[in-house]
Amino acid sequence: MRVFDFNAAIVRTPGRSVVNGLRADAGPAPLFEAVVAEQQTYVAALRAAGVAVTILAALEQFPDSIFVEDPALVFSEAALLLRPGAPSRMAEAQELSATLATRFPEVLHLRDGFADGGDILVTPGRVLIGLSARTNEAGAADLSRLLESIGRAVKVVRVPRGTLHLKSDCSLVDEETVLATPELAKSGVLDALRILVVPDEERSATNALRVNDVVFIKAGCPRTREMLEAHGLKVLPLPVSEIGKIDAGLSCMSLRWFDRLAT
Ligand code: CIR
Repeated sequence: MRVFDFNAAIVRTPGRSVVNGLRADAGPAPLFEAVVAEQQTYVAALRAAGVAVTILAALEQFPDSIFVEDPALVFSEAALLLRPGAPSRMAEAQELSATLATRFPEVLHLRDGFADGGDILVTPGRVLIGLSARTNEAGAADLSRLLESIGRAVKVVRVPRGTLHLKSDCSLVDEETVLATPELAKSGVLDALRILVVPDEERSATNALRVNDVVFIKAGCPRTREMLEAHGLKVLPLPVSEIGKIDAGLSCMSLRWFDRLAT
């Protein structure tokens, strides 16, 4: 099975508080209704790609809780509850706990430091953990231990300064290839993989999401689309300009895995 073969996903409905989600720059806040619309389009795309989507209830007290990728990491064999590095997001992991317990054979818990799911890139050979403002050395070390306990090889890398998450700067598009920003491509972090570098003016397209046989990319990025299609990939552009206002992209809106019991 390929690391992007998924038949199950979890998403969370945005609360009205999503307009107060964390953002690095002082740009305009997103509109609640527009975030809802973007998420609905995303869920429809997941379903069309063959994924059964569970939609969790909104959590008004956690503005960023729509981004379920950050407080957990999931594989067919186990779910890992993480410790998000932003204080306002830390308790989001606990909010996922009961849901994960009913869906995974085992739920493991990060105990030390901090780690966000957005800093974790699962590749066929190993799992890359990015050190960032949200994932620290202690979190990466504890996460490495948990991943190794379920048979995953790990490589800890450094995320370029100023980048929110490792996956803000790269995404796996096929078993040997990543899409990456020019900085990450140059850094040597992705050395075992073929790299497709996004054009500078489309750098926000870097957070793409491969789901089964299709790659979701940010709408309005024609050069990235062309590059991926020339590489033989089926591409589906999706609107993410509203969630982009709170520093989010396509991977962060879901937890995805292959549920072996569902087949
Ligand atoms: C945050 O700063 O935590 C949210 N506003 C955005 C999280 C995006 N997560 C992701 O890309 N994995």
